[in-house]
Amino acid sequence: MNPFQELPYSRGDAVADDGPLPDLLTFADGAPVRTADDWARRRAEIADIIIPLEYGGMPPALPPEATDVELVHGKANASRRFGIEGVWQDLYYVEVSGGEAPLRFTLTLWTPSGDGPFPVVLNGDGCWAYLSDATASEALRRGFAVASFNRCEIARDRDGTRDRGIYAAFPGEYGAISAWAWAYHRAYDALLRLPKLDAGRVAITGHSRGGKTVELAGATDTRIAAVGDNNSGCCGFGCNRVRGEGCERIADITRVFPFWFDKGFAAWSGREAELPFDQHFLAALIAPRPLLFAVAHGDLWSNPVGACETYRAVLPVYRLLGAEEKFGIVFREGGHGHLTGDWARFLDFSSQAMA
Ligand code: GTR
Repeated sequence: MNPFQELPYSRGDAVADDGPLPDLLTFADGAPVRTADDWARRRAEIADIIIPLEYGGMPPALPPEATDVELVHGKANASRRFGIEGVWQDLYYVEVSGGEAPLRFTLTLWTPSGDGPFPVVLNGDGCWAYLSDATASEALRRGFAVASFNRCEIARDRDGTRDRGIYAAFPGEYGAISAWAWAYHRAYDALLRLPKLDAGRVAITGHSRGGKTVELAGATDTRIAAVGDNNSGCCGFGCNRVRGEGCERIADITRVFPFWFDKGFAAWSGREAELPFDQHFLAALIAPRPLLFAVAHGDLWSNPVGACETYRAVLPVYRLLGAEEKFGIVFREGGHGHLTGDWARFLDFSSQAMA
């Protein structure tokens, strides 16, 4: 039994149900998916359906050598800040070459005491204030290094303006969520170059739009060892077809944030039943690697009922791959937020699941 498997809602709790989800374990031509080899082919099929239609594709894949790191300030003593002996802070510029314009973002790294190699928790929500010192301490105390960047340095979270950041360097039709997910890949490339880190144990976590982002980042880069999706809701873990009371729909999200998605995605507004995919397609791309959905009962906008349905639809894939224990879903009371307790649970889950 998976201790991280809480499923408090059933499909009957939904206030709207647009019918069956496209089956993950059936190929588009109707053939069944029976083995791990079959799944590898089905996985590619699924990625080709959801990623272009919803997120507008991805920016170009780059080899790790395209990303360089420059130490801006090294070894600042952070022991007092976190109340933990031997913690150091290093500040880096991450520079991505190969584009039409220079592209750079800042990465902060805190390492615990010791020689490592340390597992890493990587978070790109630096535009927000959720990664408090108390939160980082939870990670450092568990022996994780903490790496933090601001995804909005790569693509602004403001409007559809595409004249700077990644859109100037690598022009394309992809939406901001894809750009942010790509930034996680470049941050991973940067971590590869830094001493004392365990490249095989890099866990990523993000909240809300940042949760949608980490799911897509994990779905499109198998080097990422674990994904913590916190309160992602619509276009993250929320099921489009199975909707709980007061949840966000495609029509809502594409009206306010059209630039997060493919230009054509808004056309599915009110047509959820016809979508050739649902959000279980995205989560399934992460299997068999560890994935945790963290849901808040009071965050109705993020569709807790639909999160359970997405979970139920993806679980058979983890089972097929013999990794049921690596797929979790947890609930807490309260509303929208990436709280210290949410991080602590993801750190416990991922240290166990990445072991
Ligand atoms: C909301 C948006 C949600 C979620 C949230 C957030 O306004 O409708 O899908 O992304 O923002 O990122 O906090």
